[in-house]
Amino acid sequence: MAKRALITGVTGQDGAYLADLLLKKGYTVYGTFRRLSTPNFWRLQYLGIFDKVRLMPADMNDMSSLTEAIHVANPDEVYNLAAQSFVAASFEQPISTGTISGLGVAMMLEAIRHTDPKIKFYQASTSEMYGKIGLHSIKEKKGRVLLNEKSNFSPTSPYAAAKVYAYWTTKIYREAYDMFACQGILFNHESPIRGLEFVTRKISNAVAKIHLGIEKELRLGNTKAVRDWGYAPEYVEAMWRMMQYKEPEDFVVATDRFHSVAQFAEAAFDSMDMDWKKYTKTDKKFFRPIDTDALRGDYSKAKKLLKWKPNVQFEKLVEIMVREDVKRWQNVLDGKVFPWDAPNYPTEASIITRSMKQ
Ligand code: NAP
Ligand code: F7E
Repeated sequence: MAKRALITGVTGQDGAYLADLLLKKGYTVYGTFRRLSTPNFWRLQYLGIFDKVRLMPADMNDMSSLTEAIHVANPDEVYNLAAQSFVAASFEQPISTGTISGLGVAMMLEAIRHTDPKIKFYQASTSEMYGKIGLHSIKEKKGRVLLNEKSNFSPTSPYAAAKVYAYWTTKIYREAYDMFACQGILFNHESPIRGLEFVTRKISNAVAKIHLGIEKELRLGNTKAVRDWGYAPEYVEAMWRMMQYKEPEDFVVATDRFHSVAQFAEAAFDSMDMDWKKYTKTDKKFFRPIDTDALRGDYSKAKKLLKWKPNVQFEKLVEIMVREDVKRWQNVLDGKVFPWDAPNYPTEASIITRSMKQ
């Protein structure tokens, strides 16, 4: 019988790629979305899986909806990807970030424990949990990678603090209730379906618009910040492998390479034969009250135990993202797309609600 998976946050970047991967592996895929005044299913449409994912409404603020989702989907595996995931916004909305990205995880674990503790659980943990430790590791050891599953955490944002709470809660449920609760400590991963507010997509989108004469400049914050950027479709494969591993464990997923935001911008403008310095300005608006200065991950545990390694490196990632955004904006200029909500909404009959157990 086909395995059943429930993905929270299926409308996000990772949720969409993971749904695609699991469908290809023959899973029946359930995905939760939250009620919004405007539909947000464009990523599922972009990947051509909009009509293949079984959509159900649920909110990380509302435990009853999470319990309902578990009852209805009756999953073998739950991938908890839903979060308020934008670090900058977590300074503006610290409380809701704490509820959605932290407490919501405890609600989901409780929902599973009370329904069927044999359901496997994946938590989307993050390199942001290392915070300040990242810079110290890179400076002190002259670039030698230290950020692995054993490194300490020193969160620098309400988002990271919420994720640290979720991290420990997941570990506690694993040990206290013998649940298969694993987590990936994923470093930044990007793609053409990354949210526009994150710096890589903000840059690729701006480069495309400037290249086509739609926009004139790009305003950025801390361009000295350093990140270990990977390619999202490869990272969701690592999530799945963790869930198939014989024991529930924690794994770092990264590329072991790092670049600054300035280097990302330079490479992106370069790919369109433009000089990034000519078009990029610094804007205080985009600096955070405190930032995670530098992150670089050691994925050797995932390589050894999960046989996972990244294949798309920085230069290729930049190229993929810029090329896709140029193509999209060229389509707009050619009159091929226009704003319209109707194609972006599932038919009401296809939305699964209360106790429509299948
Ligand atoms: P994303 O694109 O921002 O997607 C987040 C998802 O969470 C969306 O589907 C969003 O729904 C949903 N969500 C937000 N608030 C919710 C709520 N109150 N109730 C239910 N769903 C809610 O994030 P991503 O990049 O795919 O990341 C997936 C997960 O991995 C997140 O937990 C993130 O924190 C974590 N992570 C990401 C990275 C990375 O580099 N991408 C690295 C490490 C960890 P809407 O579409 O309605 O907004
Ligand atoms: O910022 C700097 C910014 O917003 C990266 C999330 O997926 O990865 C992501 O979090 C760096 C920061 O991602 C701008 O200050 C400069 O130092 O793209 P970002 P993030 O904060 O690293 C982690 C692993 C997650 O878990 C999160 O969910 O870039 N930066 N100028 C800027 N950042 C933005 N967004 N916009 C700027 O204009």
